[in-house]
Amino acid sequence: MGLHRRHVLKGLAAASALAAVPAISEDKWKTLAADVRAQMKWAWQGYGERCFGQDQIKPVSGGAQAFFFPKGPPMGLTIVEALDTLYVMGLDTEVAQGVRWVADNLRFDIDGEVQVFETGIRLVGGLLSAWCATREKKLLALAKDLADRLSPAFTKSPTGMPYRFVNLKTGAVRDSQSFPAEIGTYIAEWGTLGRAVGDKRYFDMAKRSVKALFDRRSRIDLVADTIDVETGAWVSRRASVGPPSDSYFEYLWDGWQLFGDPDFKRWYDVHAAAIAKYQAQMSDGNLWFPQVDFETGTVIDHHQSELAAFYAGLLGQGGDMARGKAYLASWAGVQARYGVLPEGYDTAKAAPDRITNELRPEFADSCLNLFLLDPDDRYRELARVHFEKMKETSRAAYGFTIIDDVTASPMKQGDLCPGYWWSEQMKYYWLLFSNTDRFDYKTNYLSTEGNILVGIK
Ligand code: DMJ
Repeated sequence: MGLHRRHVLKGLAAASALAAVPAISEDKWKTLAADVRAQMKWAWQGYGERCFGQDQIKPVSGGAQAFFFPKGPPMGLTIVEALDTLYVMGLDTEVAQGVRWVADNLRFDIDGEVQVFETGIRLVGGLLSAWCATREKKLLALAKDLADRLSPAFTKSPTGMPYRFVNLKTGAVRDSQSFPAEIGTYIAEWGTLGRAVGDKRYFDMAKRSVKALFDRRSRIDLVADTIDVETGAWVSRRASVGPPSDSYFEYLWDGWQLFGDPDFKRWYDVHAAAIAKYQAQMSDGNLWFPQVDFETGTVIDHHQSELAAFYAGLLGQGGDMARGKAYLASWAGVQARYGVLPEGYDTAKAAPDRITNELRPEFADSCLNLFLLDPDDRYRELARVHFEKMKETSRAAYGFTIIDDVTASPMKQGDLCPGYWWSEQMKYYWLLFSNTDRFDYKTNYLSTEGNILVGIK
């Protein structure tokens, strides 16, 4: 065993100790859950009054911001993202209002191009989880129509790895330089859709893309973060567990968890071992994953994106609870220091290198995933702080907003509630605190966008 590896393992034992929390009664968690639900209901009212049907609300000014088409039409992104969260919270009037809007207004025969990855995880996934919750056939039909319109991105590519953009009406594609997350984050939605409509071609299309990427890994089993999907040639050397690679790793595990496909498990294990060997590093008692050269393992930089915090939960799911807990503890330390996590953190300097917070869910995501494996109140407590701090700093006139500077006192608010807020952290808090009977805590699956594709009751 090399010196570096010994050092990491020794450090792990110390770092994995998440701070113990005083016992909190189940009633107190339920009270907290009721608050989460009340905040969701209030934010939904704000969105309904100011810009129902628009993609995203600007909660400070009360305006709206498009996500897909700057000149319209709006796609009701917030509604699609929110539906299964509203459902598990028992906000049934709001669910009915949202489903009605979708059935009456959402159409995809639009002469405009969309980013395949974002459209897949947010809209196809959101429609599928809303269908799982309500069994409204129209939702499944819309998910299928949209996935079909995205499919030229895959079928026109010589390697099977999708182009980044596709025109929903014409099927024209563009942008051959893409990233692991945008190539490998389809199996959950495409596989679920294929199961629902009885057509395995969706699963096969998503799997082919992942295999094409995995097959191009380096001799030390890492992938770089940019590749040409036409030629299959790498155009970067930088390996990262953060964006733009992050959810590629997540969906390797998920392909196994959801569909029992052993190839996905093997692919996950190969990468997880290489990441543990070449990227895991202890610094001041904390576990971090610096970017490295994908062929040599040499460290390139010590930037840690907040989005990489999801990796704590994934490590746990993949069977490495020690590293999962240790990595969550590293981020918990940053949360304790700044209150709200900065978008980026330089682990060598132990200081933020990006001072915004785009109302991110990844830390709460890992709290939930680890809690589902090990129902310990420590994870709930970390998520409670995340929620309370969000309420304290992000609440605005018409909802919750991004922060422009988490190091300022008071923090400086921006003016946007991203679509994922409705699908992710509000759901994660609720599931963590409520013990709701609308969710199966034993058998479940949440996508990278927090869409519940298995386990809605
Ligand atoms: C979400 O859209 C998804 O979680 C995605 O995988 C990456 N990050 C954003 C939220 O930060």
